Amino acid sequence: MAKRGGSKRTQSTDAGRVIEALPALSHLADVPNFDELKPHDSQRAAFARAQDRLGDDVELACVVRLDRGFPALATENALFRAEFATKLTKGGDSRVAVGDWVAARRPAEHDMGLIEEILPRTSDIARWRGKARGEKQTLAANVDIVIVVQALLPGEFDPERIVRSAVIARDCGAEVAVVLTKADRVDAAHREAAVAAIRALIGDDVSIAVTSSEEGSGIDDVRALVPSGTIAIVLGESGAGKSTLLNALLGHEALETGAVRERDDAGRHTTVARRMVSLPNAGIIVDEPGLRSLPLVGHERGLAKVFPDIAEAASTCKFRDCTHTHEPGCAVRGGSFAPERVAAYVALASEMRANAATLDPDIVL
Ligand SMILES: Nc1nc2c(ncn2[C@@H]2O[C@H](COP(=O)(O)OP(=O)(O)OP(=O)(O)O)[C@@H](O)[C@H]2O)c(=O)[nH]1
Ligand SMILES: [Mg+2]
Ligand SMILES: [Zn+2]
Repeated sequence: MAKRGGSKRTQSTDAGRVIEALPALSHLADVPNFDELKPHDSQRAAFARAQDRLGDDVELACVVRLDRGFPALATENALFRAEFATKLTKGGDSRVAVGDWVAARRPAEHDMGLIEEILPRTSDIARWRGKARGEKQTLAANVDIVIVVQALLPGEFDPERIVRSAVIARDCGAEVAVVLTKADRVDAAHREAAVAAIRALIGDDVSIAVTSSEEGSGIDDVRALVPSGTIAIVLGESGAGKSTLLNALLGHEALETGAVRERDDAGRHTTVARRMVSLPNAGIIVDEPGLRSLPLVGHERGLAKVFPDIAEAASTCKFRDCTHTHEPGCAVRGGSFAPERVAAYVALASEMRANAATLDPDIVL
């Protein structure tokens, strides 16, 4: 017979005040229904085991929002905020990401739920945050596809950053697609050149949608990237137009969007919450605050997935630690790869080598 209840709460009064200031969940539209959120079989099995240990009153729940780090959970019957059981905070395991599945309980006398256990992830979109003493930050869990969002404007369009984002996405086990925004601000020749530059680096297998949220063009192409039953995350710099794109997909102004500074077109970090929105007749997308830096740390597997042919050649170089810049017997330079692809591969591989040497090896991804 399973044990019941008894977990201690960790909430301080300060945190209680912060939570009271967060948006009331009852007013939130576009939050996915529980049936749209599909736990993996392995997560259902892990939940069943958790229930045996913790009691029948724990429920399977999905983290659908994080406001200032405070999770909101969806269960079959309810949407509520939750805190962590003491055993999780004591074990240093008190972090969840949007998309995480958890075993939670909500005692009748409390508004606030209690996260008792975080269930294993099927994918984990993570980036390195900070310098040498930085850490791995999970942006979203259990997502199927990363949508790299970038504006087509001069000074913002940056194919190297798209490749970098693709490496992180593929390393984390997700698919990748590219959405170029603000097409109304550039001419057709510029749009075509941008798509060609991306294709030259990452090939024809990655979907690229060219959009204008202003004019409504390309929005259906983005919807097609996220069919019902799939979960995506948007990844891009502040001001790229992520929230504006999601509003265009939703058909109303659900998410706050920011005026870009006139002078340099840079964003201002308008989005502060991480949240799932459910698209009509399509899947779910997680909106995120913009990210400036995307250092590559231990993402070798992702690099090999984005450049499979070059990575294979690299494994046959004469020297195991070949940098593919000057060494004799280099199969990468000796191959017949497009020079811009080799340049991108070599630059990202070299950055990873440098980061592995300087960043804390104990917490490398
Ligand atoms: N002309 C034009 N402007 C756009 C388009 N998409 C977004 N914008 C503008 O770009 C600015 C930034 O858009 P947001 O959607 O807030 O950008 P974001 O990527 O969500 O930024 P953060 O939340 O800070 O990460 C806003 O002023 C939008 O109106 C577009 O397709 N065309
Ligand atoms: Mg935003
Ligand atoms: Zn080499």
